[in-house]
Formats: sequence, C-alpha cells, structure tokens
Amino acid sequence: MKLTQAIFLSLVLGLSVSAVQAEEAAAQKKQSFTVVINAYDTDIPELNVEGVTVKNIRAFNVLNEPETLTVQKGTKVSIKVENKSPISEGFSIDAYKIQEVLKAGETKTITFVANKSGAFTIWCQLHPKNIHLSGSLNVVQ
Ligand SMILES: [Cu+2]
Repeated sequence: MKLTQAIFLSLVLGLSVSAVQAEEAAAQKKQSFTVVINAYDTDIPELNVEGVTVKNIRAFNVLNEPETLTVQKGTKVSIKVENKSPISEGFSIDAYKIQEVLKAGETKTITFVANKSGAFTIWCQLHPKNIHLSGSLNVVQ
C-alpha cells in the first residue's frame, strides 16, 4: 500500500469512527420527567366583578405539573405521567404521535427520542383547553 493510500484510508476510517461516536453520544443522552395531572375544584361563594355580584361559582381546572418540559434534540425522553385527577385524563403530543389516556389514579411512562426541534403542545384530547390547560414540550438544538 502506498503512503498516500494509507493516509487516505486512515482519514476515512477516522472520520467514520468519529461519526459513530457522535451518534452514540446522542443516543446516550437521556432525560426523565415526572408530570402530575392535578385537578383543582374550587367553590367561590361570592364574587363581585365591577358591581355585579355572582354567587356560588364552581371553578374546575386540570393542570399538568410541570406544564413545560425542555430537552435537547436527540435526547431519549422518558415521561412518567401520574393522573391524580378524579377522572380519566389525556396526554397528547401530536408531533411525536403520542396520545395516551390515563384513568383516575393511573400512572404511565411514555418514552420517545426527541428528534424534532421546536415547541410542541402537550394537551388533553378528552377535555376543552380552557378546563385542562395545555403545556409545552420544547426541543432545543
Ligand atoms: Cu383532561
């Protein structure tokens, strides 16, 4: 083998080895989250808004806590979702084709690789967004 061929070959091998190492490093990045779905049922006996009195208001809201999850692109993400609401709740991220239903008291772990960057809505497909508030999955470069 000529010296130039040897140099060329080692260069090619070196480049492909570093590409494999970069892929392995990306595959090894892992991040775990715990999201608790909580329901807040509030009775407001009396409320005065601009001179108008309203009595016996019931406010029912569902929140994913925390609402926002941020990961680096390429991370293997694991989200443990605990439903502490008294009713079934949904957990959806359309861009990642995630659509889960959790019964009251149920816990599910969702795993995926965050291979698309951007801000994606985490929402409940079972309830209106003004009752079950949306969250966000932020995948950063
Ligand atoms: Cu819901």
